[in-house]
Amino acid sequence: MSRYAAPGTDGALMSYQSRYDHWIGGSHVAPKQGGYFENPTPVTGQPFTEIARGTAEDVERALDAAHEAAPAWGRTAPAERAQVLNQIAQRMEAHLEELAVAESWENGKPVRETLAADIPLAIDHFRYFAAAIRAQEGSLSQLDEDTVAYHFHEPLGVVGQIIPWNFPILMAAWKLAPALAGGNAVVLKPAEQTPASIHYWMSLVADLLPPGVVNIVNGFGAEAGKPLASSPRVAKVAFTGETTTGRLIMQYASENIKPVTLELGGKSPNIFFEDVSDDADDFYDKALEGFAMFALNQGEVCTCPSRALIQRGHYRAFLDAGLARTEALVQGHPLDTATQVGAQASNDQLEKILSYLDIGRQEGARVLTGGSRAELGGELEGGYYVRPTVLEGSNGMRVFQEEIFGPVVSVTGFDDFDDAVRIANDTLYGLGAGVWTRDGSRAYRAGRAIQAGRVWTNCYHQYPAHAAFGGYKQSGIGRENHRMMLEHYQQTKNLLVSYDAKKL
Ligand code: TXE
Repeated sequence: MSRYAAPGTDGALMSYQSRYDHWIGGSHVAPKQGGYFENPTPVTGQPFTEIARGTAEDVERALDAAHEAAPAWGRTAPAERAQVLNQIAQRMEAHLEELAVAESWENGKPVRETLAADIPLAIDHFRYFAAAIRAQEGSLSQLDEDTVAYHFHEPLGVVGQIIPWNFPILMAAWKLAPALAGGNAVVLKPAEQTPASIHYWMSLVADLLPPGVVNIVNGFGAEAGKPLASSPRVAKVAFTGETTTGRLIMQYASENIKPVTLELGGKSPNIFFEDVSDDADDFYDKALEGFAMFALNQGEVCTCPSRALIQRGHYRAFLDAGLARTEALVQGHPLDTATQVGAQASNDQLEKILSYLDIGRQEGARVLTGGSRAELGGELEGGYYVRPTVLEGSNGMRVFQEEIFGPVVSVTGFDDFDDAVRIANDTLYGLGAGVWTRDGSRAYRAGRAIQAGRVWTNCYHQYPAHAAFGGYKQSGIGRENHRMMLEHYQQTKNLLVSYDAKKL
């Protein structure tokens, strides 16, 4: 095991600034009236930087800059935009470890994840959309001998993007890469809990982008997010966050008839059919790994497999093995390379999770392991740590129905295929699901029957850029990833042209 030094200390790979203003028109811009707020690291609970508190006036200034930059950026050749995206990817690769440390320090997630997943996936996203925009084609339809319809892709112009705190750099990349590839300028509002790593990223790539093409306004949802999502000067709003906030975003945007894409909450089922336990082989081991993935990223993932459905034939044995796997997870300092479970992103989130553990107990769920704050002691004393927790109960309970967004899985049994699908679909959400079985036909039928945008079969928590990701039901609108995303950031222009000199 080795440990990265904390940002700004002896031997550290990177330092944060003591203060972050907004990033508008290619410069640091102080807040017009909002002042600053403190940003603590979840690792210790201590503040490490302060952040400009944006208001509607700052959003307007960012929109001014974006509108100034958008026309020229929108006219650049796709190959030129692709080159910029590739350069961003290359720059990030050269600074991968610094970005990983920055992200772990601000969010509390283990550096082994940021090194191996968050930052590499973000890099790949820029590369993927660099390639996708070069490969994009319009179309031509021949209406009759002398008349044709051309279909062009045009940028939307200026788009507003509001992102959460669970994967700050990756969520920024998911939104920025397709928007920039499509020729748009962006005003992005990071979550108030995690703006600093995005500013650190911006400082690394700022020279690659024309001023005003990417603008970052910090601040709270009601003060900075609402004016952005309500503005008639954005052509589209992209949002990731809680379902109740998503509903508000839709309302704001509807005032101006602006399109939205929403990536919202989830309560994803992870289904383990009994043939998984036919043999104690690699596949069985992989399925147990899949069970324990509820604790990945401290459960702060919209697709967290937070409901485990285990077929009754192997229920007790599989659950016992799953508990052992859970208890073996290494929880500790997020900058230790051996740590698998780090800190929750904020004190609010810590308290929300602990209150759900109480709710679970009150409604009769059994705590099989975990169930409390993790007291790690020493310098981690004030940090936001929760023990990975397995609850046992039934699907009607609140801990099976509401998004906890912590390292908590609620487990129940099922009888047969139909029962599994019924329980899986008995939720308001429809973002992710997992199906584990050795029977390919059963896996296929379950995958088709589950109402979710992404069903992992015999795997979980993979997020390649070229697989569409998004929600059914109240988990959202639209998709992210995949080249289909370009269409969410472009208009279709149709030219209908007659080449006949006489006929109207
Ligand atoms: O989310 P919010 P919060 C879920 C998860 C978590 C819960 C609350 O269950 O416990 O949401 O987290 C901005 N107008 N997810 O409160 O409020 C806000 O500033 C415009 C699921 O942090 O949705 C931030 O930038 N913007 C999720 C972003 O919205 C507003 C990821 C997300 O914050 C706003 C995060 C407003 N009125 C939380 N109010 C996922 N799907 O991955 C807030 N914001």
